[in-house]
Amino acid sequence: MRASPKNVTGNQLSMNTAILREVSSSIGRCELTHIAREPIAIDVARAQHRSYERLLISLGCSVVLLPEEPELPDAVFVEDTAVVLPELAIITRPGVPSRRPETASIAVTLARYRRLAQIEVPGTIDGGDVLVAGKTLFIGETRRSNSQAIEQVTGLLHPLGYAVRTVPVNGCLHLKSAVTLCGPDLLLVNPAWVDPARFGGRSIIEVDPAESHAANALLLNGGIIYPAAFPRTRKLLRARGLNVHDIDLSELAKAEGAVTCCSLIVET
Ligand code: CIR
Repeated sequence: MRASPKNVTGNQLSMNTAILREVSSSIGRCELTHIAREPIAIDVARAQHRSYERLLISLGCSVVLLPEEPELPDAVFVEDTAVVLPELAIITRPGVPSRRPETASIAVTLARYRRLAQIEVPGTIDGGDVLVAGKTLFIGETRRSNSQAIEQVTGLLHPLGYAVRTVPVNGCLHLKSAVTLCGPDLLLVNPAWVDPARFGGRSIIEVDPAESHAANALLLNGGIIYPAAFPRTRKLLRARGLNVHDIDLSELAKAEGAVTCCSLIVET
């Protein structure tokens, strides 16, 4: 655990905990679905990941950095291993077999903060398919997340007052490749991959059409962590008055990852 900021009286500040995992040396063998394989410069990927960690700390997160999993190429993308809510954490069963062993160490870590539930066979779901908007969970219907898992999530969360809505996704890996939260009721959406009408009642910002991967932002403490790779959409976000913190994760993008994928945020 990295040192947590203290206030002037030396007391611990109340903050979010961000769970991260170091980039695996085997990341070059990652799963890829919608993009072509390119060489990944591991040193650059690790340096970018450290910048991401520093940015989270500067925004008030206490970071728990797990060691790399050398034999699990995609293990840096911890978002897919769990859905963390105030009441409990659901450990996922990732959609591709190569990623299933990633959940064991995440469960041990999350057990410090939350009661745990587990998605069981034959359910499969990736955390990247789950968008939590208050007491509503939008879950993407993708190759990674099936109806059995969605039923299990619904069964776990209905008694806690959550509504679960499924959302068709076309052309990208996860729901959160196509839509993320930029504010409590504000969504950043790529309408080519997901129908904005599915999120009724919420305000929408559409990505610039030239930047198809630009819909993934990480909302944190009222600002958003956002990839430097999408200047046109960033301009739209700033024009809406959003506090945008740039990050360059271009090497991890070659593994089909983005800004939400690299952390699990636990409100503590
Ligand atoms: C995969 O295909 O599973 C990884 N290469 C990328 C996962 C990115 N995770 C995410 O969008 N939540």
